Amino acid sequence: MEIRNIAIIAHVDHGKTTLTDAILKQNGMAEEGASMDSNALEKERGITIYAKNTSLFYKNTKINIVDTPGHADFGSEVERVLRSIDTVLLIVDAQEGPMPQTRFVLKKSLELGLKPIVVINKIDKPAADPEGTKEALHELFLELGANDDQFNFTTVYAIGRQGIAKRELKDESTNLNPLLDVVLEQVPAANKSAEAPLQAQVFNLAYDNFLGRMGIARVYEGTIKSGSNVIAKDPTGKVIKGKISKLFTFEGTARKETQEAVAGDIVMIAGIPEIYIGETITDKEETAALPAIAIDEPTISLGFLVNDSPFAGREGKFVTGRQIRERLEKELEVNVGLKVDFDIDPTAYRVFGRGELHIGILLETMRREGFELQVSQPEAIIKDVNGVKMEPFEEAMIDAKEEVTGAIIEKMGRRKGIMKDMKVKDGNARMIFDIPTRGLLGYRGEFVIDTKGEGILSSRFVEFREHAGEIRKKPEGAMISMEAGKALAFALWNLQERGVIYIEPTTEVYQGMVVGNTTKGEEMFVNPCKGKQLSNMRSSGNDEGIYLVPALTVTIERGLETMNEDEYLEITPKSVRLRKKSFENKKRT
Ligand SMILES: Nc1nc2c(ncn2[C@@H]2O[C@H](COP(=O)(O)OP(=O)(O)OP(=O)(O)O)[C@@H](O)[C@H]2O)c(=O)[nH]1
Ligand SMILES: [Mg+2]
Repeated sequence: MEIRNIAIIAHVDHGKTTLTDAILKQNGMAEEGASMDSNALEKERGITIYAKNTSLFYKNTKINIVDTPGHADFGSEVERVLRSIDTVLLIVDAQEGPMPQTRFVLKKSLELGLKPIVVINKIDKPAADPEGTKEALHELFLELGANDDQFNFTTVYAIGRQGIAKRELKDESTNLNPLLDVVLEQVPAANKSAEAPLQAQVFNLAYDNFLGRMGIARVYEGTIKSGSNVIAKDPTGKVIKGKISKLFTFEGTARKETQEAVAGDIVMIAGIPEIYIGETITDKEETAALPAIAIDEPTISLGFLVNDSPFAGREGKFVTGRQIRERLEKELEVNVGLKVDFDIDPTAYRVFGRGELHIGILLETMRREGFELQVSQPEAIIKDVNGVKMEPFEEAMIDAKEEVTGAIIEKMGRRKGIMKDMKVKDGNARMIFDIPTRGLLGYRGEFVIDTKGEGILSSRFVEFREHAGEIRKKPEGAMISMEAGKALAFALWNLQERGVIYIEPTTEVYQGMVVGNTTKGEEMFVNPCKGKQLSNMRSSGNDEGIYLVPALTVTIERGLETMNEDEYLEITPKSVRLRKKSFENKKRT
């Protein structure tokens, strides 16, 4: 059977997974309600965290699809996936148009010589502008140096959510077949000689509690067989021998065990515990290793520590340094882009990652498994390259109302952001900045306030550049509890005039816990447990007068984003709390 291999790529939320799910459902590969976003956290957040493989059969052809994550923190995973497929479906929201991650994934695809099929999606949105989006894409292709063939891309219009695609806007359509027909027309068949010596390359990793680490690989030549002895060769020539204990292909939302797979197909291999990205799997010593697959460097780091807050050990099942270490070691098996230094610091493990979401997902997963720990403020990684101090830089794209651009430009400037471009249309501005990761850390909270929640800020790592010099940031204000006990509505009601409250009434607090932010950005010692004085009863009316603004609860990501250097974020299966590292020191200053 013929095989075609494609990846679905886009900016976050442009509809990749919805479209993939609809394709599977229409072709009888998935039940109603089943989704490629199968992980619990993915379902809850409605985002894709891990790239996933699937396949379907259409007109006697097997189409392998990789659904990729759109969030910038996972960009390097997309880059790896691009090495294993032959064509990309570039999905673009017809209302938003091309966004930063559209640009990034398109650039990578063009550089690899791939010819994208463009899918202008969500054309049902009220403000959808399919024609304008297509024009903007043509500009983007030009700007990114597309060759003639790439520039003359085929466009398909879609409403992924309704499972509809069409070649021309005026066409009638009730299904996604027009899109799949374009795939059959444009994507070259992946099949090659099934008799040649085996050559497969690992482009992703997976983990299974019973089978251990597994490699996801594309078979380029020959036939891969379950139970066979193979060699895994890395691009430097290092060789490991192993035996394939189990072999899977992907069908619908599940993996399917198989005895063999031929050139062109995508498989998952168990049985080689040291298997790693970029390795070539072969059955003959003399078969050449395929070119390396780059793995991006981490950009931020933070400390993972044993929790030592006054509430330590109350809510977690796994709380010791050894347990946290073992969990991190297990994570390193599959979490590409994550690094851990267990020895740098006697009190903490230093964890290096690709961004706050990357680290946030790990912490969220750990707390769900019963872990309890505390982490320090994330910092951008500063490197020394031949005596030059270097730091990560990001490209930030901001959409906001024209009248708030002044405030944004000023704040980005203070954080060493340099504006590269600004376009204004109908009172809406789109600005693009280059900014050190260090400058951007902690800015998102302020941005929400400055744009009254109406702005969109998305950023992605570009490269390490020369250090931009000192950045002075105003620390985040804090209401620090000076009492231990249960928070009372009356006290919070009084405090909410001074800032934003992080906790609900009846939350248990301790001395040194940060229970809110302050409007003016200062530090304030407060008593969130203070009840109403009896003598005040009559003069200040009764409890009916208390109206509490809903608390802005501390989530892991918001905490990582806004925490100060002298704070820890305490994470347990039940709670996320912000606290001062040392209450005693605080009190003295
Ligand atoms: N109006 C409209 N909304 C859509 C359409 N397709 C998807 N959506 C919505 O867009 C949101 C994001 O959809 P997803 O499919 O999760 O987007 P994604 O590109 O996979 O997102 P990430 O994987 O997180 O990058 C969901 O709320 C969908 O319901 C569409 O055709 N029209
Ligand atoms: Mg998705």
